[in-house]
Amino acid sequence: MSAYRPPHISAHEITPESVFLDRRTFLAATAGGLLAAAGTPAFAAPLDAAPGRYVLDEALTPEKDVTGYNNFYEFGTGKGDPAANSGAFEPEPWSVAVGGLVAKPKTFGLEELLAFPLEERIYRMRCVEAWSMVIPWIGFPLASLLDRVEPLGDAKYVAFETVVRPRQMPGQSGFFQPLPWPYVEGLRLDEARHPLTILSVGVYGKTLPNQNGAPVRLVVPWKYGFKGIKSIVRITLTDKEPPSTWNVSAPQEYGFYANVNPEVDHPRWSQASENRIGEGGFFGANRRPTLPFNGYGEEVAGLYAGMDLRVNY
Ligand SMILES: Nc1nc2c(c(=O)[nH]1)N[C@H]1C(S)=C(S)[C@@H](COP(=O)(O)O)O[C@H]1N2
Ligand SMILES: [Mo]
Repeated sequence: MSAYRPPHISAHEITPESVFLDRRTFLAATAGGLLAAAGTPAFAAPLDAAPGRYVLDEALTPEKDVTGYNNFYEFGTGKGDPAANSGAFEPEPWSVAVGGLVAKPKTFGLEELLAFPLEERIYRMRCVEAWSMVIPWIGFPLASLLDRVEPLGDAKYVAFETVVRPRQMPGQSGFFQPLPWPYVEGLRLDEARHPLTILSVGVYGKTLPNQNGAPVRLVVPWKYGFKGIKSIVRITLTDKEPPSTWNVSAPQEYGFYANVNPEVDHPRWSQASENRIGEGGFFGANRRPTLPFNGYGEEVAGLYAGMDLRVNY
């Protein structure tokens, strides 16, 4: 695997996997390691201000599945393609240009992103294809980054864009182009500012492997996985609903909101249940019911008060 790692962090400085397997432990040491790698002090205390909030009473999906069973069409459409085909991708140096309707547009270098206070967040991820995982991300609230650029009063949405690098991303250069590039996504500003919404820079105690969206990707745990745009190079505040790649490609199948909703079936399959990867066959006994808002309804349902989510799917 070609996990990017800041040049002066060596493998032995990474928090042992056993720490991650204790899902009630906050990984101060891990994120501290990343911060140290970025030249800032490591945290001595647990990172999360509200211990217990971002853990789950569900087994973590094995790391080999989190980093081996992926959707990242820039590297191919097969689940193993992103891991197999992303070895030449260079996630460093990297920068993310943040602009649009903001008072202080700014381009953040990777070191600046790693210098935000990092937290571990163990989140469910539910792909629209009806499989799911439980993933220990490392990252920071998107709101922290948005605060730094000071969104203007007329900013209502946030648009995101993935890098375009046909020479390093075989899915962008082959004869068959599965999607229009760049991959783009968007959130309403209040969704983007919600405390559950993070920019992730690591998973399982390591910086993000290329196949998971190195060096920085979005994670919005109450939405279908395709909202979690990878390898972000641009973030733009706007007053109009931004395009979303899957919505543009197949609007009758994928909405802009894409909130996980067991009551709204995909036109070609049911969304009522899901297969938890690593726990057995797709059609086996291990399917579990899909939860409204992927189990995060208590925190996020209020964002959609008055909206008909069967229409605004
Ligand atoms: N740029 C880009 N981002 C993307 C995708 C993609 O093809 N390209 N796939 C999406 C889909 S469909 C899912 S389910 C998640 C998968 O994230 P993971 O491979 O880290 O589990 O990434 C999302 N982000
Ligand atoms: Mo997905």
